[in-house]
Amino acid sequence: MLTAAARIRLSFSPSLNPSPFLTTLSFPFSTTPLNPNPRLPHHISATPKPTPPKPILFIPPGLDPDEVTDQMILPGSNILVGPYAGDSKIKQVEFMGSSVRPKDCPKDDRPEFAMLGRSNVGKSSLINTLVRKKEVALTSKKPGKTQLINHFLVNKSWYLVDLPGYGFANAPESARMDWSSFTKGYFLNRETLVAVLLLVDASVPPQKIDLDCANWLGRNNIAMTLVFTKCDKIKGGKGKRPDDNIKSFQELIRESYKIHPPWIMTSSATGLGRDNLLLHMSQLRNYWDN
Ligand SMILES: Nc1nc2c(ncn2[C@@H]2O[C@H](COP(=O)(O)OP(=O)(O)OP(=O)(O)O)[C@@H](O)[C@H]2O)c(=O)[nH]1
Ligand SMILES: [Mg+2]
Repeated sequence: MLTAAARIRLSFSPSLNPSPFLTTLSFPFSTTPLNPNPRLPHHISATPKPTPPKPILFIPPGLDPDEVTDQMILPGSNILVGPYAGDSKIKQVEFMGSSVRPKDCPKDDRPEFAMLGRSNVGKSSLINTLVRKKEVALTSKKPGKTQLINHFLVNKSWYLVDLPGYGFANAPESARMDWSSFTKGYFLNRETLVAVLLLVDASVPPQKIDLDCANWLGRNNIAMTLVFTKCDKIKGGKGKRPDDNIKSFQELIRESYKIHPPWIMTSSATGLGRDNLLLHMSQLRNYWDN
């Protein structure tokens, strides 16, 4: 656990900007520099706006930027592995229950990661891929499958939290998450939240709703890792490749983010990125736990 002093240093106050996150999902795109990982000390390695732009690396706590070499970058990401990275094996997973409201979530001091993203982006599939079990989290081809806050306890020591998706316009009113109260009750107040994994579909060009979401998290100082999903999907002829979509997303983020968030390419179909994402999560978790 963090010390009291560290908690104060790393904690943040609820937003002064009452944007109703994801209620309408039409909040303005901020140009304010944002810090995607306020709970972690980090640095950027690149100098401002080089042409062509150099990748901006996520340098984790405890790693000296001067010691960074290209070999230390996790493939398909901008993430470096630091001394807090540890055992990332998943030996056991238990479904601990579903909650309708944040206040019903388990009262527990174990750290957690929340899966956030558009309906159908692959949040539940990614959980199954991470824990290497097919049906721990229920998935569907149709958007709107996950409608509650589902807590999965991993190795009896940390949680993966599956959330309903946003941006599913056709969901019946009864199935829609009240994002306005959820954000206040969960993202802004959940003390055990190590980071949000913001899932973005790499098989489509950047969507405003996802950029808006990333902005909201940054503006509210909520630690975030961008997880690009469906990187196996390569459209023949028409449409752009995942690499291009990810690059465009990075460029759009770069306009608004002073410090680049960690990002990683994944596929639940092929397992791409699974081990590296778990390793990254281990360093975030171990630092938080320290
Ligand atoms: N090709 C491919 N398909 C994927 C991948 N991840 C998820 N899918 C498919 O996308 C669909 C939606 O996946 P889910 O995991 O249910 O998506 P979700 O984000 O949990 O959706 P909601 O619960 O509606 O918010 C399913 O048909 C999955 O098989 C991926 O990496 N590659
Ligand atoms: Mg789901």
